[in-house]
Order: sequence, then C-alpha cells, then structure tokens
Amino acid sequence: MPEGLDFVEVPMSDSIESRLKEDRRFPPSAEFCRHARIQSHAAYTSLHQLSLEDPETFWREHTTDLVFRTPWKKISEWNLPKAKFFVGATLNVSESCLDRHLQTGEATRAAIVWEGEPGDTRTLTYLELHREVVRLTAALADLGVKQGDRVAIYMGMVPETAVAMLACARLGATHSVIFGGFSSDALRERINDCGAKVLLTQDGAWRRGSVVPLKKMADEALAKTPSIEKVLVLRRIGHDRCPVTMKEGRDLWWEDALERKPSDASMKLAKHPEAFDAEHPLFILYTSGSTGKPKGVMHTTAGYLAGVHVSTKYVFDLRAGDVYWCTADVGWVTGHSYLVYGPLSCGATVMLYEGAPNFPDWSRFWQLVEKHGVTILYTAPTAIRAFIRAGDEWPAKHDLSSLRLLGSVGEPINPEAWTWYHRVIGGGRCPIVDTWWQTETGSIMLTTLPGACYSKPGSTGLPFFGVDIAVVKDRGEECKANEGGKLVIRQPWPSMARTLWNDDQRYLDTYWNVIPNVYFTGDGARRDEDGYFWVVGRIDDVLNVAGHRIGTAEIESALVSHPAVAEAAAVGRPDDLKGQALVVFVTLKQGHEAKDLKSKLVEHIDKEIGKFARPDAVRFTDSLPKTRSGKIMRRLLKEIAAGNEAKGDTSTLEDLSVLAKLRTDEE
Ligand code: 6R9
Repeated sequence: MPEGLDFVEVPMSDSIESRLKEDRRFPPSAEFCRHARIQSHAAYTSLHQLSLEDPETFWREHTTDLVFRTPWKKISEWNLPKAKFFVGATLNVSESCLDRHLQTGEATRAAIVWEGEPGDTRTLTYLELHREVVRLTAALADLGVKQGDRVAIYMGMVPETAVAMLACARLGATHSVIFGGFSSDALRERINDCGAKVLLTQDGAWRRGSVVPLKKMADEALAKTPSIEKVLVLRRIGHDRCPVTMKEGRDLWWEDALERKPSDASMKLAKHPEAFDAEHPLFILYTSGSTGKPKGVMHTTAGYLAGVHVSTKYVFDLRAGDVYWCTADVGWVTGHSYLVYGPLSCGATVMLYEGAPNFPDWSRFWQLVEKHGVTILYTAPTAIRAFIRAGDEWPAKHDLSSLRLLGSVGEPINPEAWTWYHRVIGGGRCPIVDTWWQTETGSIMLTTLPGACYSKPGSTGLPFFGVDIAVVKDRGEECKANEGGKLVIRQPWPSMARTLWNDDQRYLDTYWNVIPNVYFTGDGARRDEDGYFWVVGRIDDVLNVAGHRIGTAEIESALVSHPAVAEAAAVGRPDDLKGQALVVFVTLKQGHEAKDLKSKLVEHIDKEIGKFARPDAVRFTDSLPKTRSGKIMRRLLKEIAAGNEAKGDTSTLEDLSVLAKLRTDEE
C-alpha cells in the first residue's frame, strides 16, 4: 500500500454539500472579454488541444519571451516517471525575470511595490531589482556559493526574499525557502535534509504588531546544522526591538556583505551569469506528505519557468500597467510561482505585503488595494471567509474599483465565499479564477480562463494548457460525469516536480506507483457534464488547514516525541473558517495525567513544527480505536471529531468500548 492511502473517503461538510447543488454560471463581462488575451471558449479549446497534440509547437510559440541561451532540441523526453523538458536548452532563469526587461525598455517599471506591516513602503524598479540581485549574487559567490550548492532562505515578506531567490537562481545554487512560521526544529530538519551551505535570514519580521525573532530561531536550529558555513542576516527590525547575536566567523550582516567590494571574478559572474541545463535544480520546497518526514519537492529550470510564465500570463490575463497582488507567503509554492518567478518573468508590477490581513484592522487589504491601485488580487478562501465574518463594512470603506480580476487558491472555495468575493470585492464585474494546483505541479493545472470561459462558483474549471487531467477509479478507468474519484494527471507537464530531494523511491511511491502510468495528486474530485472539475480535497493523510498543508503523521510524530504521550492520532474536522480544523486524540503514558497537559502539548507542537500547525482541539482518551491488525481507525476518529455518530463498518474494532468512550468524552 503506498503511503497514506489506507483510507480514501472524503469529508463532507456543509460547504461541500452546497457545492454539489451549485449550478449557477458566471460569464465574464463583455468588457472584460474585449480585452482578454483569449476571448472565447473555442479559442481556449483549440489552444488546449494544440498544447496536448503538438506540444512542440505550443511551447515554441508561447515561450518566445523567455531567454534561452542555447535553444532546445526537443520539447520533452520521458521515460515515466522521469521526464525532461526543453531538452538540450541552457538558460539562466534570472535573465528572463530581470535582464530581458532592461533590454525591452521596461527598466523603470516598478517590479516590486512593497508595503511593510507598520506602513513603510519601498518600490524597486526592474533596474533596481536587477542591481540588488547582481550585488547579492556577487556577495554569495564571494562566500563560496557555487552552482549546485543549496542555500536555505528563512525570511519574511520583504523584497530581499525575492532578491535572495533570484540571486541563487543567477548563481545556479538551489534555494530552499523555509516558511518563516516554521519553528527552529522544523528549520533544522529541512536544512539538514538538503545540506544547505548558506542560510539567508533576517533579524525579525513583523506579524500583527509583534516581532517574530527569525534570527534567534535560526540560531537554535544552527546549533545542529553541520552543513551551514555562513549566515547572512538582513536588518529589518533593528536592534532596539529585535536584538540578535552574531557568531564570529559565521554570521554576517547582509548590508556589510553587500558593501564589501566583490572580487572581480564574482562581479563578472554576477553581471554575466552562466547558463544552466534545462534540468538544473532551481529549488527545493518542503511540503507535507503522509509520513512524518517532510518531502523536499524538487523543481528544475526551464520547464518550471515555462509553466509559471505561461500560466501567469493567461490565467491572470496579465499585461503592462497591471498591479498584481498575490497575498501568499513566499515560503509556500504560491509565493514562489505567482509572487516571484511567474509575474517577474512577465514583467509585471508585483505588490508585496509583509503583514497580516487584519492588522491594524480588517480594512488593511482593502486599504492596500486602494492605495496601490491593485488590479489583480490572488488570495485564499480561508482569508475570504475571515473577511466575510469580519463584515462588509471594512471593504466598503475603500475604493476597490481598480480591481479587474480576482483569483483563489489553496483549498476548495465554497459558493458562499465565491459569491461574496465576486459581489463585495469584485463589484460584480471581475471574473474569478479559482486555480487548482500543488507544490508538486509547480504551476496552475485547473482554472477557468478569464474572458474565455464562464465560472461556476466552487468549481476549479477546466484544464490549463499542456495539462491532461482526469478523474479515475482505483485502477485508472475514467469516472463517468459527476462520479467521484481520484484526480490524476495522465501526461507529464513541463513544471512538474522531478523528484523528492534524496528520495527517488518516495517520489515514485507517492505519485507514480499508486495508479498505473499516471501522476496521482492525492486529491478527490469529480468532473461534471460540462467538463468542469470540482475538487473535493485531500484523500490521503494530509490536511488542509486554512490553506496550509499539514501531514497528520507530522503532527502525530511531534506529539509522540513528548515524554507524556504514548499514542496520538491527528484528523481533520470540517471548519467554517479554515476549511478543516485539526483535532488530535492522545493517549498518555502511565503516570501522566491529562490535567494541565493540553497547553503543554500545544506548545510542544509550536516548537516541533510551528504555531500554524497548532491543533484546534486536543482530546485525551484511554486508548485509540484500532483494527485487529493494529491500524488506527482514522475514519471513526474523523466522525467523532466532527461530532457525528461513527458510521460504517466497525466490526473489526479491537475494542468497541473504546469507541463508546471516545464519543462521550469531553474535549
Ligand atoms: C497551490 C497550493 C496543494 C493542495 C491540493 C489541494 C488543495 C489547492 C485548490 C485546492 C481545491 C483549489 N488545493 N488549490 N483545492 N481548489 N483551487 O495550494 O499548493 O500547498 O501544495 O497544496 O491544496 O488539496 O492538493 P499546496
């Protein structure tokens, strides 16, 4: 049995039921269609057909804006599951994102418009961004970073994080951004897994008016990361609010590293970067899987860039003059693909905001939209639901008429949230692109193309170009219209993950050895009679809590590492705000009592993983329901967590009294 597939039923929540009843259609306005890149359903269909039947032509025609130093000889080569794209090409991703715009007269266009949580702002033009990237590239080269080395980035939402990623790309070093919400233990585990040589971090980051002490947390991790030789520290907060300790010989202030005169060789390399093979590893991004160990999803150069470039251009209908805001954190894949590589490769003006949506109050996002004239907003359903709860008076205070397109990502959007987003934020005139994709897919796989297709609230629409996706049964037979099944991708696509870092076997077992000859997404879905996809959610042991992917096994192994815990099981329960909430069931070792332990276990998870993975409920029990073969019966626990009577077959329960006890237990 491949990891994590010992249960496959999908949680039913009210919002899912309302999605099943949903049959409204929202066509794009005539005004939007007139200017859209793709203006009809027929145009979408024929391009999609071309992308699958003649990928060579499709990708040649659609990557003309990207800079290849050596042209590719063949679009792809696959020997499933190993795939190569743009075979024979060489390129440097940072040239497509930066240098080319300087040559096309867009040097003075704003590349990044940044707003800090306290309200400080900075704008970097393409010329300035290029200059910053060149300086950091030279500094990194002088620190000994070379092509193929790994560089860890543990930073917040500041322009330097994008600079750091692009400088690594320019040097050919593989970056691994670790979300700033991760704890020092989680950071250490990821640094050690990828063997990073250098860590880029900052003194601290603003979050809801307080400081997250990133360098201090990094220091704890660095006590046990033998591969790290140097640490660059950006000063974001300053000594008074966030004092840091710098370790002699290892730690360097970012500005000092940049101000030292680089060697001629490094400066030359930074200004005229090398070109790398199309399959050179661009980055590793850790994500949750079905075991306790996070997966280092590895993306390569040309295919990834092509995937994010083309999807940004068409899905967001991006053009000169747009102010594009993706609210995702750069530590997740959405931040990589649709804050940095996609939009910069299109020459867009990207808005970057450091802080929380509700700081100092719930009008913050809308104030930013008005202030910066945001035209495209890409956010997550969990944020939308939180805004709904906060009340319509917050967006009503601001002029949102600059918006022309809205996007949603990260989890299924319920029709209620969709229609609110459409009406209150989009003023009824902005198309909504609900985009389905994953860390592993690199770029958007399912969406309605604005201007070309109508939307159905709650549906993630149709396959993007180059994507052959289907809903199938266990052995791979395609499901009938509206029949639920597993979401799979039947042909490799350019931006797909090439492997899991240092773990080819896990890559095969998780994605390719589940259903014969296809990539298994881990999601359940159905496709309706119009070909629209409705993604229901994960059907493996991965939860989606407020758009964050959390592996139940990660939570469980964190819990059992606490001295008082004997066994633990983590499950999801439907939640109106977060989509899913995390409920853990815990049995204690002899001699320990539940009293006072709840907050200790929550703190323990903060320390092992990070605050974002805090359980919503901790339930203590004498034993967990198990099958006779000793497997924890998660299906039952989910029913109990959701407050439902346990349904289904319980005849294999080791001890039925366990179930009865769990049902009546207080939280
Ligand atoms: C981009 C991103 C991937 C998982 C994915 C699915 C869920 C993402 C969705 C969606 C329904 C959407 N998901 N977008 N479900 N509709 N529009 O979120 O990547 O963090 O790897 O999560 O998120 O379950 O499998 P990642």
